[in-house]
Amino acid sequence: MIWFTEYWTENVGLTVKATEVKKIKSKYQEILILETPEFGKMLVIDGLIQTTERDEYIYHEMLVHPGLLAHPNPERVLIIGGGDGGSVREALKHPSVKEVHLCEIDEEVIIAAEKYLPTISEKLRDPKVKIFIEDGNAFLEEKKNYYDVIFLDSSDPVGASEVLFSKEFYEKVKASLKKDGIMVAQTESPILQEEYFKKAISQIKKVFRNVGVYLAFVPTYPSGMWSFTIASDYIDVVNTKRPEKVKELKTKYFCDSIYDCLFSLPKFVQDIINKS
Ligand code: SPD
Repeated sequence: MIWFTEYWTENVGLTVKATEVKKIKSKYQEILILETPEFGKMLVIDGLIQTTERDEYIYHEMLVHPGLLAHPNPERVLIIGGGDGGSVREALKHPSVKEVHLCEIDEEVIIAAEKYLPTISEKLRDPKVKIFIEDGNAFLEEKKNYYDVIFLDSSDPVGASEVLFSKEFYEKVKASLKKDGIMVAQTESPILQEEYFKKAISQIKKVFRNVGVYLAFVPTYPSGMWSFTIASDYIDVVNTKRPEKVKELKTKYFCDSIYDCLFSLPKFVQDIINKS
């Protein structure tokens, strides 16, 4: 038994008891699978909690469904990062989706997820899914004007993931989207990672004409308050009317009432966005 702590800042962290620890050293990072009494199996990369069996649905549903519902007919989807498969699973809940490309730099994340997190990775081998073990930045060079929706299911902007939060990268994402395409990115915690949050929003605003920010409450992420940013040049993502199909989705967190007030934000978050 060990106690594992993710340090959220120099002064605060989240500590969980783990009864079993599997350690995988990949070419890129250290991957841990922790067996925890409270959150079930937990995927940790370089000391940062990526997902847990108990609360993963919150993040994955909230990353994926708003973007796919805002698009009138999403067929081609790209997920950058997200090797655990949770976002793939959610994307496949939309009947219009014909192909899901997953671009994950580290194959070991996929291997670990398939071995230890079967409920999250269960759809990775679906015939609609194609997996590319590649750097997202390089991958986007190969596919222009192709996707309806692109999801940035990245880790925090440190080390290899830092580039995924830059203006140059968002420009590449835009070039890989069709004219009416939509990007949705995880954009960190407005409370404990205000600088990361601000930077992401300000760079996204420079690249896309319509930008909306929304929140979800993910207990195992820093502060629990997590942000997502949805952006498009052509689609007015913030003012899209709720489609009937929201009710048909099998979800545990995302639902019609959340969709209706998706962009209602606490005042301090609005202030940060307006200043970004
Ligand atoms: N602080 C952790 C942020 C992680 C966001 N991505 C998680 C990937 C889960 N599919």
